[in-house]
Amino acid sequence: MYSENHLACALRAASIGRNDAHLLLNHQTGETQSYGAFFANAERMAAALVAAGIKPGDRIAVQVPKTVAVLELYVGAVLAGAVFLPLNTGYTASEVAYFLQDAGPNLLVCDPVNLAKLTPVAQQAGVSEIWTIAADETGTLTDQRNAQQSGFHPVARMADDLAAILYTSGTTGRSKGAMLTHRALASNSQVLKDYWHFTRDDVLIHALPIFHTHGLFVATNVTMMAGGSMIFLPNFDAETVRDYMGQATALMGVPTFYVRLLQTHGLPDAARGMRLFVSGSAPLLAETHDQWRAQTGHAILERYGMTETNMNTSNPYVGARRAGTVGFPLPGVELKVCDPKTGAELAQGEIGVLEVRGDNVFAGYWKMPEKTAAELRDDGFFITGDLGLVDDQGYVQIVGRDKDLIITGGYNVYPKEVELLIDDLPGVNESAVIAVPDADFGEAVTAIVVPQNGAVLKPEDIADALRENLARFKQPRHIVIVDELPRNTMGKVQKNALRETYKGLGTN
Ligand code: MLC
Ligand code: AMP
Repeated sequence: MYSENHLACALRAASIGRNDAHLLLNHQTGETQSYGAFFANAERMAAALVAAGIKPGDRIAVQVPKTVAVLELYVGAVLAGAVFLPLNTGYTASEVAYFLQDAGPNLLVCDPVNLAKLTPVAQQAGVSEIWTIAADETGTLTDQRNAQQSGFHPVARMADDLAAILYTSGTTGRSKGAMLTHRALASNSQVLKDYWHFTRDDVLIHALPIFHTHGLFVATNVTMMAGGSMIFLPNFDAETVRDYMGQATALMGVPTFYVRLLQTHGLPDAARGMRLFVSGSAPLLAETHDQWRAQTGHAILERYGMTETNMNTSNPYVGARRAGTVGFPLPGVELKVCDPKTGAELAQGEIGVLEVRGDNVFAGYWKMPEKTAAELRDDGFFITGDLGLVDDQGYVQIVGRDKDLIITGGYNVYPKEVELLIDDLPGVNESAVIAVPDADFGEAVTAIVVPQNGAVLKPEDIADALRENLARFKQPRHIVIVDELPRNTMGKVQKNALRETYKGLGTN
């Protein structure tokens, strides 16, 4: 039916002939939506995009609250041959400005409350069209959709065509747009569906944001490809998720979900009928894994992925799900551990940088050929920047990062971006941004700041100054003013020493 469009075909395959099958329960409205109704709306979205002049390959930037209409827009964009470009709702207007300038989208869809702020930003970036959608699903996006008929004939798209661009923060402070093809998205979700035994009987509690890989390309795509259904929540709330467990079979979440759920009452009873709990996007503490098993009897299945690669490894569905490991390379994914300096493959058991190759790997960074060449080898292996090893039973363990990255509640923050903004503030000589352990978010962004000679700096002034330019999750949870930063003999700031000194801040 959608056979000429690679990803749309994969998303629709399991529900062909099952139009009445239940795709989702919308928590906010209490309404359910069938596969037939969903795809009819996605077709209307595609027709609206084409009517607005969107051509194959055009980017559609989307910074909106999590709603069903946005899922329809995602599938509509795929059907129209466009490139879906979702943005974190936490980004400020100045952050959005960068993405619009870089990606050159033809359409921006935003929350009406941000319209006044984003209109000049979009105009400056040459974005010709702006539509809106609010949390209650009102806005010009749904008006545009409702003005169209269903029955849109999908635009032909091959496996190598782009389906999405997802921005991921970069070491230099400049975010990079990972170009994801129809093949990468379709093949990875297909593999996960089989590996995790998803079927049409599954009901997934969907509490993740849909502007990242985890919520969109893992949770949503896998459910649709299995022909299953979702309980679609606007955000994560531990009690709400617990309460839905009685009607569900599976949950996918970041470690913070599990940490918070463990603090709710009645978890063991609630979780009894569930089939599967998946964790990823950040390391799950062995302690959380053990507590979960003790309370619920379920072993959380931890997997490892990235924006650039979707999912790479997973603990087994059948067999031991080992705490502190991310399991085995998925079918179709080759993984090797390499010397960070020479790139030479290391022996089993040795620690090095993980490199992966397979259909899941992205096509490169948007308009950044040098970055692409530096991270994606000619032979197709992608250098992840994660440090790990393969143990004697073949399980992959991630032991650290060769990249200066902080992961807070499943969101990535590159210290450089925060340091550059702090260093620009009046009275600041220099700064170092590090992660300190945090019981809720795993890691907390922490800024160690050195004032200029004679300047008096207050942490709250620094916090205030960052508010306008930095998404909330990137803003430091802790700010410490010091006289100087520790340096090694080469003059390089010793972040390890800082991490050791301030490791207790997150537990205060
Ligand atoms: C919210 N805040 C955060 C934060 N999330 N701060 C740091 N890190 C985060 N992750 C801010 C809020 O704005 C608020 O600020 C304060 O922290 C407390 O908010 P909260 O109400 O406790 O947070 P909540 O809204 O409940 O969000 C927490 C969360 C959410 C964990 C539910 O962050 C989340 O859904 N994370 C999932 C991220 C994700 O999907 N990652 C996948 C990336 S894909 P204030 O000012 O009000 O105090 C990827 C690849 C892969 O990594 O392998 O999957
Ligand atoms: P992102 O750039 O948002 O896609 O984040 C990808 C990064 O998240 C990876 O490079 C890892 O560092 C980290 N990550 C994802 N899953 C896991 C996991 N299960 N354990 C440890 N780190 C993880």
